[in-house]
Amino acid sequence: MDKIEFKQTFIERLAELYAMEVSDATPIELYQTLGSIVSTTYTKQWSKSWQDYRDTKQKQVYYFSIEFLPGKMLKSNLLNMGWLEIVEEALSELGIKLDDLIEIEPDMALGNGGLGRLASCFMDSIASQSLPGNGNGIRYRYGLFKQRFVDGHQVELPDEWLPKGNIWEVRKDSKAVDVHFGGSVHLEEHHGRLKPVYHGGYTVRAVPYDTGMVGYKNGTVNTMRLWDVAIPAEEEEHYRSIEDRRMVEELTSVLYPDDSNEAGRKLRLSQEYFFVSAGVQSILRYYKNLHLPLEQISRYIAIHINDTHPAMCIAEFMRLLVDQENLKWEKAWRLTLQVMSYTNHTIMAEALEKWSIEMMQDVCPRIYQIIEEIDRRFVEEMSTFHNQGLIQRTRIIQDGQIHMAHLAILGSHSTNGVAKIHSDLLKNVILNDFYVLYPSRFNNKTNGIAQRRWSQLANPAMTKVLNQTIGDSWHRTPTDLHLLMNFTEDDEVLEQLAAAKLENKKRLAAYIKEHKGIEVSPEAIFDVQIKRLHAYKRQLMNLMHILKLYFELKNDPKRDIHPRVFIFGAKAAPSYHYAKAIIKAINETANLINHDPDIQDKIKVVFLENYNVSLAEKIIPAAEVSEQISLATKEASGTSNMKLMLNGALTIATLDGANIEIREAVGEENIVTFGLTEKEVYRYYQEQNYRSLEWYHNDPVIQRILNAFIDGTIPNIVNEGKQIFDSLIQYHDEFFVLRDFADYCRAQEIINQLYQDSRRWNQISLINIANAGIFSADNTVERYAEDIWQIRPNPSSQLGGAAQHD
Ligand code: H53
Repeated sequence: MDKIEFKQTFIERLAELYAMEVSDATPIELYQTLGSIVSTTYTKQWSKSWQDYRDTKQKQVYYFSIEFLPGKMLKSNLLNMGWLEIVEEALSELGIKLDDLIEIEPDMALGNGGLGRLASCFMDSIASQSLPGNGNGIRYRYGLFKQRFVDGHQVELPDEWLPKGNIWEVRKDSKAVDVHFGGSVHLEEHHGRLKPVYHGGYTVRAVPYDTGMVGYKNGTVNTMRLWDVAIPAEEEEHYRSIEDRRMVEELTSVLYPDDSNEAGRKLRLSQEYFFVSAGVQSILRYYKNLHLPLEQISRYIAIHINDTHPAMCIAEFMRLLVDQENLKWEKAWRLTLQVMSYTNHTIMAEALEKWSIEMMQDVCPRIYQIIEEIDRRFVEEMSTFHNQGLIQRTRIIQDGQIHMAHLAILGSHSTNGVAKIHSDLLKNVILNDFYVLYPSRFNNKTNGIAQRRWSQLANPAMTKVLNQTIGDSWHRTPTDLHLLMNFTEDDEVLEQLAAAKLENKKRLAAYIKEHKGIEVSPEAIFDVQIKRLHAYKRQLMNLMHILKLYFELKNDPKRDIHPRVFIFGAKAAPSYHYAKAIIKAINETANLINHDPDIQDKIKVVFLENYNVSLAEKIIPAAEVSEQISLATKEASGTSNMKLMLNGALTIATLDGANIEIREAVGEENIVTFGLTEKEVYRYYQEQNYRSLEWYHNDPVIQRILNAFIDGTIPNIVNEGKQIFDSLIQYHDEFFVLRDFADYCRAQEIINQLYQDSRRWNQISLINIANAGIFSADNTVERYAEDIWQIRPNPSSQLGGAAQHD
């Protein structure tokens, strides 16, 4: 479509939808009009993609995830359709700013953080690589809460995103399936086989809402299917009371706001079974319509379990094969192993799901029976194994609890971690018992990011410089960013990149001014820590370093430091009081420092509210320092580290998660690392000889800083300050903040020094961009496709499956 054609279509569509002319229409009407043109256009390709998959019987993967975090989709759809520039210009000729329309779209926030965002980055890349793949999840009516600060405290407001209208989804009543909950089940003999007989319980209807996942300029449109709940018409009489109806509606009402922490609640387990059962049933129905033998299902279908939340896929698949399709257990089990694969995203004990037997019996009794049988057969099969202690430790059911990670590993052919160090820890430490039993199941797939969203969409200024310098092959082949390495000594390019960064910093400065009323200088270093608030991520250490600089400047206002703006974005789980105490402490410190005339604007602290995908798109292009400071071993991978690197920020990092691979990619001189290593952390665990109190007593700097939390230096944090102080002293500083602090300050001083040499700084920035290509999710999903899912690009996609240049 060219510009003239688009303008014509736009005017016509606006008239059709609203009987209006451009000059009369509100931004919402204009947004709806544009969205309607976009979606009706890709719908043709959408049908073609799934018809292709069906007609040529291509193997497809289904990515089951309890969270998806796509953010806004208008601009990325335009980009992927190859329309962005034309539409922007055409609208502007009609007197409409595309950015104003983009503002209208609600940020689709059906996820908490890294896990959900990764799922959405994968959806983009799977489609962009012409791979036959679908998402399967829950259509929450309320996404992740909106965060506001009131007197520096986090307050949570509901995220009502649907009333504003979601133009991308298509409800498909004809594809609904029923999901049964509760009651009891007993087995009865039927023609020589045991068959389950259900008593009581209740049935709900799962109704899918499909959203097109548009691939990058390749004609592929895949499906993200999110399930909503409804009461089946024929079951109406069972749901007479308001209570009963509410119970059903609650199923897809809210996303649990905990990241890497399991609530262990019945509703959560019900949500898990709901989207698992709906998804697996609809896959099997699709497969049966292909009229292929059931025994061959693993040649056509792969199911991926994203973290343990969808691990019941294994038992549900067994249920359908055995109870419904009358397959023998052994055969069904073999197929299940071939179909299923699992990604582990954390080693943190509190995130590894366990459910009590009673609760699972209560929610899905037949699934419990099947898990019990899987467990029984595992123990039986392993009865001659020499190490029976190991078998007891790897069982699914232990001490009245069902270990979902054990189910996921024992019931699938592949378990992967999300960065090299994380996968190694799984093999050698956390899941070592399983690795001993099934070494070939374990593998690594380092995370990746939706490259185009985090560069072309979020950072047009940088994109322009890159296109002018190295052409645009990197849009499709992100490792071509490496061509930039030819320009490390090219002053013009270095300066152009620096100018792009400055432009982005000015934009962010304006946003900060508008939303926080804080004046920040675009000449200052923009230092960014954006991620969920969690003790292991150590936002507290960042705050302590800020306090250190503050006290130094108070003592010696002439102290030579380059002005720095410390920018935070982070939500805390509503019940995570410690994380909320840290938010309050950062906000109060910000208030203190930002208003202290002695500081002369040398440091500013800005905590932006409601960190989400859209805000990330504003912050990341302006960032110069990327704070990746988790305690080594605790951050499985991290993905903001990759996004910030791609945008030319220098990483200050512990040797944790993907930071290690970032260091390998850019070289030691282009990243600043510090802190305990994995080995050192484990040595402390073994020898149990970390005494945080000693680090407090022996280091006057630490003392001064920690005292500030309890002596009134930081105002209005009587309770929070004490809680923080106690966590470090009385409760022994679980994440070694005091141990790593001095080394962190040393690293920060290196950054301060490096920034004085702007040429060197610009080189580092360029080298980071140039080496970010390997962290593209395009690359990551290709590895999943080849090694785990065994799926191939659709041969009849417009690219013929092969990577081509624009
Ligand atoms: O998953 C990210 C990792 C990150 C890890 C995160 C994560 C969640 O967001 C939620 C639950 C969970 O178990 C792990 O913390 O390190 O980058 C994607 O893999």
